[in-house]
Amino acid sequence: MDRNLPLNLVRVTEAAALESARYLGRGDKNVVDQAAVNGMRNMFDTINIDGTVVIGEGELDEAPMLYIGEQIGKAKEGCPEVDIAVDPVDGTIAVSKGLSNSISVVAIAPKGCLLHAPDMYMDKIAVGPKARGVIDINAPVKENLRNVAKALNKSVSDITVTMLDRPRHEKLVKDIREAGARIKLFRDGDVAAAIATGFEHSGVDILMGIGGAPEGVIAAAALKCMGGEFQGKLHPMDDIQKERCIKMGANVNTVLTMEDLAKGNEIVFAATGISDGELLKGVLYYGNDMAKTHSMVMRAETGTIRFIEAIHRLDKKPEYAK
Ligand code: VTB
Ligand code: MG
Ligand code: MG
Repeated sequence: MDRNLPLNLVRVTEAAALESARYLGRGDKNVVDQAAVNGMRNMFDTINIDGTVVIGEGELDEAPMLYIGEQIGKAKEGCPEVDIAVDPVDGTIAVSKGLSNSISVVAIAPKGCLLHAPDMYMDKIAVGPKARGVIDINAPVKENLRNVAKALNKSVSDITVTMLDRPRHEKLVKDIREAGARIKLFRDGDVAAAIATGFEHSGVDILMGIGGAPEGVIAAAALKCMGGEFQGKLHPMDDIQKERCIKMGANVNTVLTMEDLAKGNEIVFAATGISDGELLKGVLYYGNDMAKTHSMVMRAETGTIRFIEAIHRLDKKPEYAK
């Protein structure tokens, strides 16, 4: 994989963020998403990859762009055949309401290396590098907390678990409290929260709970770059979803490991903040057609993590980048 691909990829998430952040707090989540998709899609066509969307905006009939199976990139001879996972806006409702923590994300891996996860829920557990190898999504909460605490050389009472603030996590919250650990809830965006576990001083040690399965694949790709660990189990809500799981060779008990979700080491990941979050600041627009973005880009092969703060002269952007 070209080592400059990550630097190119950040243009893609920047474009999505620059377009969609315009609609912060305007109350329309579809407009937010559409703007991000347009920005992302146009920028992809300037990058020399032979890409297929494996995690995207849905099937062709429901999504005109960045749909699953769509070929994207400016393929030229010798350029890599890759799988692409996108979430142009993780947190569309958050952006539409003017709430925090929404990001634009993309992960790329060689063809066949990213799981084609169905659009349903996934039960997740994620940790950073120091706790890699000690988590087990099937183990009781107490046991995971004890093992992670040991790996981090902390006591359980110093461990902070982060999760989406949802009624479905009532039992999980109870178990964590009983075990004596701390909890930090967030409203939206569990990709950013999973990434936070990969940074030692982020204030969160473990992500737990149920969020979107596509976001699970993207989070696994990010944690692969960071040397952390992610495990997931698909969480179908009805018989139709159960059927979809079985069709793809999984059931509710199948544990999806890092290797099932994001295989190998040739993975690249990029994210740009849309609305302000703890991981990345949101887009700042200022006078005379200027904007500032905050992004991160990572490559599993070398483990380099780059934070990129960019100042954009919007009046000078070429047509494809508008
Ligand atoms: C999840 C999570 C996302 O929305 O999909 C969540 O993975 C939806 O959960 O990061 P609910 O159905 O309970 O709202 C996000 O938080 C944002 O898209
Ligand atoms: Mg989205
Ligand atoms: Mg999402």
